Amino acid sequence: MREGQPSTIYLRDYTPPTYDVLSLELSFDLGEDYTRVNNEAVYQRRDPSTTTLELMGEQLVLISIAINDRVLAPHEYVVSDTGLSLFNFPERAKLTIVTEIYPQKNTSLEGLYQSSGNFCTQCEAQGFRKITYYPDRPDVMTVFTTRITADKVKYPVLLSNGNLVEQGTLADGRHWARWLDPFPKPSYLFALVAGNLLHVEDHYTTTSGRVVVLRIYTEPHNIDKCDHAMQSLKRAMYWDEQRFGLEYDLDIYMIVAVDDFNMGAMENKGLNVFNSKLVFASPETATDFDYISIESVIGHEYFHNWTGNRVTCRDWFQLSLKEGLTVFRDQEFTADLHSRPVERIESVRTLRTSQFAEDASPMAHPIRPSSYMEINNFYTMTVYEKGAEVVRLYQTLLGREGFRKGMDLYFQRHDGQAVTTEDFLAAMADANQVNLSQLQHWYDQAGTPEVTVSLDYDAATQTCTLHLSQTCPPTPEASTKQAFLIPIELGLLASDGREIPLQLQGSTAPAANAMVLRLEQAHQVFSFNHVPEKPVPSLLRNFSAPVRLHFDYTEAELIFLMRHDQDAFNRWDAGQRLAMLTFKRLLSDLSSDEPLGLEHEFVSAWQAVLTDESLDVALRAEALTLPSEADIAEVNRPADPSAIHTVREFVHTTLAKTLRLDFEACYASLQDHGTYQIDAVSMGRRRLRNICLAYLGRLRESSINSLCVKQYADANNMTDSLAALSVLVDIDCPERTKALQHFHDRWQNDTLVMDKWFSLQATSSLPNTLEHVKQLMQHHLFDMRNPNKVRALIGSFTQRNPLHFHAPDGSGYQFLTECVLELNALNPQIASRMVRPLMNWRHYESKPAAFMREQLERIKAHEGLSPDVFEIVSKSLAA
Ligand code: B3K
Ligand code: ZN
Repeated sequence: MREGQPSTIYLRDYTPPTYDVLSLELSFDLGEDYTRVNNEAVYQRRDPSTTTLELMGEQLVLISIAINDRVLAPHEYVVSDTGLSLFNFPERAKLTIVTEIYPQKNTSLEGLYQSSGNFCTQCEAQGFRKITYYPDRPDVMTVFTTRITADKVKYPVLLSNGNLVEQGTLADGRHWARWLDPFPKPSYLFALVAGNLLHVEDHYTTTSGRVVVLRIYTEPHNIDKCDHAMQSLKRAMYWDEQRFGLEYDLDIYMIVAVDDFNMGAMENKGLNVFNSKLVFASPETATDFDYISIESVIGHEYFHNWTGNRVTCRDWFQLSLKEGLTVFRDQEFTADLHSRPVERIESVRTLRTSQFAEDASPMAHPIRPSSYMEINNFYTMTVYEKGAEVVRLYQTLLGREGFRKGMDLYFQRHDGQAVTTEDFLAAMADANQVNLSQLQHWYDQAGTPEVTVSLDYDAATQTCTLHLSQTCPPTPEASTKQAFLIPIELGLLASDGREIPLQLQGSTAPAANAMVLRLEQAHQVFSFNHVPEKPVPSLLRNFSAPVRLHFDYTEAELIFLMRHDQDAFNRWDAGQRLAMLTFKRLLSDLSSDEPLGLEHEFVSAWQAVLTDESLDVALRAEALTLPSEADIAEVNRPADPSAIHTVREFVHTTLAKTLRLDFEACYASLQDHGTYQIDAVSMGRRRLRNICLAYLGRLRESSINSLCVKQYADANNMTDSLAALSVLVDIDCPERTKALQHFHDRWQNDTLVMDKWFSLQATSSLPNTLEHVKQLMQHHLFDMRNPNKVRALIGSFTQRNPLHFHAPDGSGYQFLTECVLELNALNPQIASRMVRPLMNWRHYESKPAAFMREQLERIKAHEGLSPDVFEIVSKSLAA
């Protein structure tokens, strides 16, 4: 760990590399005490003004250095904690560097490390420098050759990027393999795996007729759970050919599943490494959510082969160039394969809950940040999810065809290059011969824009006028903002629910029922002719831009939109707005000691959704899901977490009591028999049925507890058993204890399923949950070094249990601090993820805010704090 304050890196300081790497031969001798890395690279000067070659390297033991086979004396180079400088380096020369590293001791899970006794790597963003000295930056690309030598019995499988070109056995019980990746790549896409692994194999024939071998490698006991991942991969390959004309380019595509992984997965060229959580699935062990996540992440990593690998980033400030675009692609993949509106609702829910909060936090940053201390801290909801929304803006403005033209030009121009977000914008604009320069502000300005709309209607002239204005709150990088280009998709609804044809004043376009307005200035007015009555506007349909939209809807108008809007997203959103209005009112009643009550209209709107069997089941399930406590907190600042919990429980319980018969009937009608299916309808039915069960659970009646027990016992799939258990986990009853014990005993040998067991208990609303979480940390299956366990137990408590995390005595915050400090020494990336719930302390009432701040101060004062955690806490505390 570096001591002292980490420095800030600025985009404006970017300079191109001074040397190119013409070729690279890596050779690994994997051992039990140490691993020896031999790195032989040919460097060619690119910048005539320098003769210094700077290589990055961290935590390496240097054994020898030679230029053109001449071993250097120590005075010929300078080694520091962060790298190696060579002066008077020739214009072109072979540089051979031998280093030693200690993968078995590497708990940061970055660089080369071991998981369950197998070797694997994680290099993005800057892990390669923990393997060898190298220009570890994405704009240095070369062809990699990798030779791996290891014990044949312990590590029978030896993998790296590209194609296997040679292998052999050595006399001492060791063996070796040599891999060659013909596609030049940056070091962050390098991967090596060595272990005792089995694989499943399949094939895919590309449109142009090439046969690709597909393999998924796992530890032997999980080999039977790879089928869904394999099918997902084939679907992704087909989809990318159909939708974007993109084919795979190597002869083999390998995925390796490992249990210890800092995030979801990694797109290393030809050799993806995955968190096992995103590979293994069987109906008994994985939920519907897991099935969909696996498919989407398998797709995401596969799609990176073009958006990320073939065309990569010039520097890490451009991260959203590959991540925003690839998330957009995986969202479209899911939407095309399953339900488009459900996909949209789920993505927007995540964006609003997590990204909007980040954009309102001291860590707010543009999707293309202009500075960072630790790049690993910028793999954020903003770069990924908001980045995807910004890519979606192009498609909304240009249409699908125009967007495809832009993508084609982007690949035509930049295949094999390391480029910037400006290059992407230029390709989109040039391919469509339009000026999109105003979109640049989305890359450079942080904060969630607020769009306020009001409507005037003039009956005499049958004119409807919309007044739109935009503002954006100040964020750390800028206090005043330039106007964004915001596409607003809309429709106007007549009182019978039908769409009024839109005839925009000053436009010659034929009237259409829906259109996209371009809000480009701070204030703009749009008038529509031939509007026969005062309409109800349906605004920001399909969530056409990542903004907060304000319109002064009455409750009656929202109920009308819930029923009539042709846009499925806005039907759902109207319900969410209605719920938010209700929560706001209840919070104010609670604070003035008024009795809480729900309006009849609200209840019947919910009832209408619940009982209308003509509606799509999955959309009914979405509509019946109340905004989370975190969502309510974000729009009711300064937030009082316990009041928010009270009102949300009140609404949940009142709906359960009032609509009990409907919930029971709906629950009964959705019982599925037969084998488990993961099509949209089956998943929607389970979802809706389990939502009914969750509402019924609020009744706190023993008959409902028995119903949960019955569902738990009868279920032939994890979705249903977990749903039943998650209702019981909030109820203090003997059935709860018994079911949790049963689950434990049944699944104790399945580490991924046990994550669910830890997570469930951490989210319980029962008293003493924190004490229980602390006890669970002593459970023999819990391990602070395993990120999945940390996320399941500690992460679930701090991020999904606001009631207890925000306990009035500050105990939740204190607990988090202790965990963060322990993790800081083991795995800084995970520590820095875990500390984030404290970041928005200013959004809470003064008492919790003071407690949270105190803990941030305590962490900041800790000796040996990693740059990762330091960046988050220091920015959180800055004025
Ligand atoms: N590109 C990786 C993330 C790497 C994170 C490094 N801290 C996974 C993905 O987005 O596909
Ligand atoms: Zn990605």
